[in-house]
Amino acid sequence: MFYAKGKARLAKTPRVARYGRILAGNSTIDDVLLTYFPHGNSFTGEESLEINCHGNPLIVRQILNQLYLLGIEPAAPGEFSRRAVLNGKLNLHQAEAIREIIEARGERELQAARWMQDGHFRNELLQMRSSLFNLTADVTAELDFVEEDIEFSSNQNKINSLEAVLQYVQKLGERAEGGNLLHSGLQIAIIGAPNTGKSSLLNLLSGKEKAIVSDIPGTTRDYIEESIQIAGVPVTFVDTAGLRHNSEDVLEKTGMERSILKSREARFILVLLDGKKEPQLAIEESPLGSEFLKKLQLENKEHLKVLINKSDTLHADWPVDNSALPGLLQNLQVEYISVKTQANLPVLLQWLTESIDKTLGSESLLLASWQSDLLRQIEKELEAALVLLEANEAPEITATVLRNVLDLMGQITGEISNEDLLGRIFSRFCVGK
Ligand SMILES: Nc1nc2c(ncn2[C@@H]2O[C@H](COP(=O)(O)OP(=O)(O)OP(=O)(O)O)[C@@H](O)[C@H]2O)c(=O)[nH]1
Ligand SMILES: [Mg+2]
Repeated sequence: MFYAKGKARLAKTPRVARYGRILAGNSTIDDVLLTYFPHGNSFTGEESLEINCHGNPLIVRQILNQLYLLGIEPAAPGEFSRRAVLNGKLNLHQAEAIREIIEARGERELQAARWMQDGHFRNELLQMRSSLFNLTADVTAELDFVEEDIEFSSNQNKINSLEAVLQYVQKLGERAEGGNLLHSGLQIAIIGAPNTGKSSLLNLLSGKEKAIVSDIPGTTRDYIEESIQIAGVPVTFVDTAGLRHNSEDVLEKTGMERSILKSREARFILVLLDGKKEPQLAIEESPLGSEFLKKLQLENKEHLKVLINKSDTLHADWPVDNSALPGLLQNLQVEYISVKTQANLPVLLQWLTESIDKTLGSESLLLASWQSDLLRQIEKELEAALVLLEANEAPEITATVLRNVLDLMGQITGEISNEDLLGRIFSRFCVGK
């Protein structure tokens, strides 16, 4: 079925792309490049052949059909990576990192995935396992000398080294939270009274005419989302329906309710006030000076910024003293911006970048659910071992718990393979990986 120009059959020159034609009977399917990889020198470690054809799915389908006629079977999701792991070409962490590299949504996530791929996380785990191994060895050795009451290291030393491992594992949980955010992204809600310029700000930040802007109060009826990257992280800005009390319009009210719910979910909040208006009025109308304050649950927000918009036509009574502002505002730094002239936009972006960095921390870790699950089990077992050590329990019980932890750690580093775990890991991969 393959015809190489000038040669009747494929020469098995390793890793050299050979140009030729795939035929079905006498008719041509496509002009292709074939590359042969001998045993031990391919991604999976197995003898393999790569076909580069034109991208039309019809052509791909026809070539696949020819291959199926030869008895070749399609790969299951993740089968290539699974075989690579089983043949020792990749470890589990590298396989997982490949999936993360493919699925990364932002530059920071990509960076974190490469860090995993380079084996840094696995090295951390191996180090931790080795210190736990020493501890287990000490406890186990003491078993032989129970009668003599010999200790290889003091109980306090053992407690200290176990606590260090436990703290490391607990910290991993926090780092993984940062990693989750790298993938899922952050929500930033833009809230305020009608006509303060929320939709204008969304459009400016996203660089798109996404939301309708008009000087009619109540233009935005439902929330509108748009995602961009800030500091290498996907963030979603949520433009919301302007909040006002005196609306009789059922649809507008529903839009406001939905917007409030959405704002509650958001980690970051930008509150816009209309700087064109007299300060007291602008504050009273804003959600900060009204009954909406409670509903929005703004007190719990770690990242909240108040923006006095329309600084290009700022009312003469601004700026106001902080003590004139409602309680929540008094401790906040207020920024004057103009969406129209883009005045102070860099200040806003700087604040967003810094707050995002603070939220994520510098050691964000991408953990797959199998890794998180194992870490949770490890944490529990370590806590149990600590209780046993602190109570100076019989060493055989402590040794059993510690050996269990070592086993779990071996699974997470990939040194102990477990069929169920492999199935769970690779079923989440896409076909062809
Ligand atoms: N002068 C000036 N006008 C602005 C500025 N930002 C927005 N506007 C104008 O303010 C009006 C309201 O803007 P929108 O972005 O629609 O306001 P909104 O907060 O989304 O309003 P609702 O959807 O009704 O809640 C429009 O006429 C904008 O052109 C600004 O910085 N300066
Ligand atoms: Mg709007």
